[in-house]
Amino acid sequence: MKLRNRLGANPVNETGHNTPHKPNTTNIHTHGLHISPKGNADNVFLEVGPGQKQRYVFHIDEDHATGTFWYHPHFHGSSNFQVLSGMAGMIVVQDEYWELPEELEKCSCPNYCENDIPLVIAPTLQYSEESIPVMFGNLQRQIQDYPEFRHDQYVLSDGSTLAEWMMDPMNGMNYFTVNGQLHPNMTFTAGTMKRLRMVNAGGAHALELEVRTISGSPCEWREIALDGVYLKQPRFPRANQTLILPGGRVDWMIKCGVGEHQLFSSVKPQNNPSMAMFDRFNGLIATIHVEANDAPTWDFPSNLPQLPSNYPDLTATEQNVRKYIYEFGPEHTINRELFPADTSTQIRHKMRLREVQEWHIINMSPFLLHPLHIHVNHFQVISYNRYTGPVAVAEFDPNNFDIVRTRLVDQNGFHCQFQWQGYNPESATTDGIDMTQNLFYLGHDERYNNTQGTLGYAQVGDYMDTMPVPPHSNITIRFIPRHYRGKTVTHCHNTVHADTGMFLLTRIVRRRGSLTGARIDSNGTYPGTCHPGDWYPGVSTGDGRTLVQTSHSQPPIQPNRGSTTAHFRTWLLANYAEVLADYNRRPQFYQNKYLLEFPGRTIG
Ligand SMILES: [Cu+2]
Repeated sequence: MKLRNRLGANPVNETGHNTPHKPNTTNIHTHGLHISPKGNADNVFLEVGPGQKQRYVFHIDEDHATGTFWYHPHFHGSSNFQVLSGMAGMIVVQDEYWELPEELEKCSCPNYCENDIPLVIAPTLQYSEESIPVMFGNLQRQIQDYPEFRHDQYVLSDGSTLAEWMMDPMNGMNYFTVNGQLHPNMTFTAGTMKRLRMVNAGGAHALELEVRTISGSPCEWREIALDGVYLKQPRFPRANQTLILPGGRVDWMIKCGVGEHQLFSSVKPQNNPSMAMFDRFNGLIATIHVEANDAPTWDFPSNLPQLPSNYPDLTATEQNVRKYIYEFGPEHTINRELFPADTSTQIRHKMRLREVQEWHIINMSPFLLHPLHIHVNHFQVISYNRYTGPVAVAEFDPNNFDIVRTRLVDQNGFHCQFQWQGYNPESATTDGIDMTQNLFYLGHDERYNNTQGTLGYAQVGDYMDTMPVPPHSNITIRFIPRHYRGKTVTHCHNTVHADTGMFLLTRIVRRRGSLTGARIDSNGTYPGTCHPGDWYPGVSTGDGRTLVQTSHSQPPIQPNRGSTTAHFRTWLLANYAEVLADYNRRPQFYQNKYLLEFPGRTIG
């Protein structure tokens, strides 16, 4: 594949590392493909500047999974601009038709391509939510757009600014496109099975998919593959909807009765306990028109094709696992820091080929879900565990909700001696702050195991490459690095978070390679820990030592300044009448804002 960058020169007044920059520099990431992360393959460190060319060679092994993948730019600093501007496409690794059950073969390429439908579902810049004009304005500033075109200055013929026009819900600026088209129509014949290959080619919004029947008899659908990997059997999801996070893919088999139907992304409150504050798209994706026909109808297959040997069942593996803690932290950090600019300190974990990795993925945020993406190797979801780790308590400016400072406390509200890179010792406070609002999302282990599940949970046993990590979750995954060595990236697939530092580098070494040299701690602090003596799962350094916490000097204690949500609550209660009036005036503005719930007083 040849990449030719025909964009103009980058702006001259550039910001730098971990900020949006070099908007016209690009490269290609083959999301989900199990190929080399080095050289001119899936190498996200290549930098293809304006006017430059890059030749890519993607070698697909014979035992590669067949399924739905995609490609998009991945230059650290410009990927958010570029992905959200529509630079994305689908990659299909085609099935061998004789390996498919007949029911699936008849709706799959190579023999029945007319029933095999690729849907690249991509956002436009999402204007109609409250944050969106701000985001659009920031983008314009970052790419140094001409001042007279800025959203708050450009005046339309009716006298309103571009920003005001974008804010008006009547102008319908909040939508996803499908293969570049707005709300396209698909025409099916009744009873004919179709295969929909769907990718969420966005960076910030979840798709929560279902089919709505407007008239006629309903559709039946099943998930058959996640992130390019077949499930064991076709299944209807536990939460009755299909979740596709930015970067994720899902394949459906679907057949419909005569009538009019809609492929719809529908935000439902029962999914709030796992989706939390992640942005979720609510709206039409495509319409489905179904005509009568005497064509043969058929059912879902009872089993799906066997997975290649890259995807063994690791749920029962007990021995020889290499443990690692992967922690989403405050203000776009992973394992206590932003992605380091200094390449000599970037490698945080080393893995050997063919050795089982067991990672505990944890999220310290009290309200934000992050989508975890690991390059090169898919991983298997093993369990949902109790979250006992630190809580990242942010204090917001009650006037504009900007974060003033974030510090880590334990679940009883006691200050953590082990803090994070952006910690300011002046923000230390007395212990014992009220934690009720900060522990709102705890309990994923119980909810996962004891309920029908909510949409933000992956399913134990599934292989995937992009997984929801809800606030205060603790999820075990396992995988085996196969075939390819080299530096690989793992990151949050919220593209804003990724560009601003939510990025972590690992290295895959040969079968008997050395594991030394990876910097697991951040300035003496290990992920997952709060107090000296906290249990840290025996992560081996590879040189015979097992990491154990010892001690850490305690930062000075300062007077209590209160927590975020306490501030927010005070502000809300003081301004309750005003907020309620505003809510009644424009309820859709509040649709996805779940923080506005306090005992006895509920808004939205
Ligand atoms: Cu994130």
